[in-house]
Amino acid sequence: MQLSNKTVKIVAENPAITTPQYDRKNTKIGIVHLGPGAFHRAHQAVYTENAMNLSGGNWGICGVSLRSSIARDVLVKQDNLYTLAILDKEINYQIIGAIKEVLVASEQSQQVMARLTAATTKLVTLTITEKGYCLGADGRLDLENADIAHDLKNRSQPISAIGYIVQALGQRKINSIDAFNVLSCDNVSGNGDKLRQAVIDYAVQLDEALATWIDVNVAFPNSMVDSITPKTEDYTVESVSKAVGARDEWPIQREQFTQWVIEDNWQGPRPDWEKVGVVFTSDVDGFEKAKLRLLNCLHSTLAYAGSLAGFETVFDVTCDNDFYNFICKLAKEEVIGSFVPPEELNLERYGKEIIERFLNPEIRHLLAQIAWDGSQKLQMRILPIIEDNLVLGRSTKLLSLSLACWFEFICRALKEGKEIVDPMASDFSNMPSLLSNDALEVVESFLNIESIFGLKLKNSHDLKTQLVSSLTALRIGDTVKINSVVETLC
Ligand code: CS2
Repeated sequence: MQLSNKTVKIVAENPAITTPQYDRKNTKIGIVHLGPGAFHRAHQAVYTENAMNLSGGNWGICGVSLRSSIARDVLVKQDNLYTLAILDKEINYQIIGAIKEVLVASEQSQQVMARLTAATTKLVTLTITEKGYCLGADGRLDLENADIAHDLKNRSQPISAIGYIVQALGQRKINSIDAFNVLSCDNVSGNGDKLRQAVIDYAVQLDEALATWIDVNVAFPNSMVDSITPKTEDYTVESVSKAVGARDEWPIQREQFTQWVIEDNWQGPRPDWEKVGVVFTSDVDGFEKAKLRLLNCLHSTLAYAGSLAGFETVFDVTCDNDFYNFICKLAKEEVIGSFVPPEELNLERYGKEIIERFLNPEIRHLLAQIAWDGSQKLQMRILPIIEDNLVLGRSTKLLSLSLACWFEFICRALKEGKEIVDPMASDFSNMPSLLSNDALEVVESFLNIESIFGLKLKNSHDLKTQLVSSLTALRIGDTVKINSVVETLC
């Protein structure tokens, strides 16, 4: 039996499984989500589902994949229903119905534009990953970026999220339809502010009046999103389909913990998110920094250092005493103190809880998955901490080690001919200096990449010295013995 509108009634007979409690068939689409990947389906879509289960509303989601057709082609066979498996001591299952359709922009651009310009569409939400914002190292829109350059020449046939948002808002302005609000849900510091600026930087190139209209009429609240969501694997499909009693070709798995903090600087219609656990606050910045610097920074550190030491998952590497001590030391000595947290957040406890979440044996989170897109992710997770600590005169030794682990991860992949999942992969393979055994040459080559490091870090003598010592220490012996490396450096 395949999961579908028909069979979900049978699944619902199992009281342990939550199914949609609203009139899904007659629920209209009120949200267009760009990037309906696993994280969206495990996080925002679930909050919206629970809000509709509680109080209804026309908050169906139209998911838009900018390029890939996989999600659409799999989910359409099961009426876009899917199972959320919450992995903790016990596994809980919920059938999610919030996503009513999935479109592929590169194939269905007219339908996408019709959704984006429909008066019923009140919100556009995004999980397009760091690279999807097309920003330069200065955090502003990179007008040279290939997708942006394409869209500026072909404004009615965009390929980027920013191109679609501006084209749709332009259409709504012409048709005198209220603007939709835009909610970024990516691990980008100041995600709403950066997206607002990028959208305006783009629109002003095409139509100054439209740029002003967007500036006045569209809200771009900042938000912090958090829930560890490993990618779905074949065994997930089998175990979840067995548990719910219906074939689900693409269930989603995540941890029990979930958090969404949204800036409350905007009016306009939205689902009853605050009634299902979403926090609205005037100070998102502190929450964002806490999460990016204590969870994502440690994640990326474990991804590169752990992979170099031969580990496969976050659980495996965090169970290792030396690595456990390393990330605790990094958090305590270099992350905490690098920013001002929200009053209500106790950072020591928050940090401990995050490491406890890494030690959830039910979560098989591949280091290789977290290691993707380092050139983009580290600009949000590690470089800002280094910059702040350099200004504050605080230590950056362990952060430099973390960064050097990423350098070595890339260098080794190039030497071994392994695939590098990163928008700059081809740039790295055109840098022969990254094959060098000379640590200084490698460090200088990386630091000279201005689109990642900008000028400040590139010219920091302290940082360069620490990176060279770290990389040299990392290259002693075959497998990384993190403890001895840390001892060498501290
Ligand atoms: C991870 C994040 O893949 C990664 O880069 O660090 O997806 C992380 O699991 C989430 O941000 C947790 O909320």
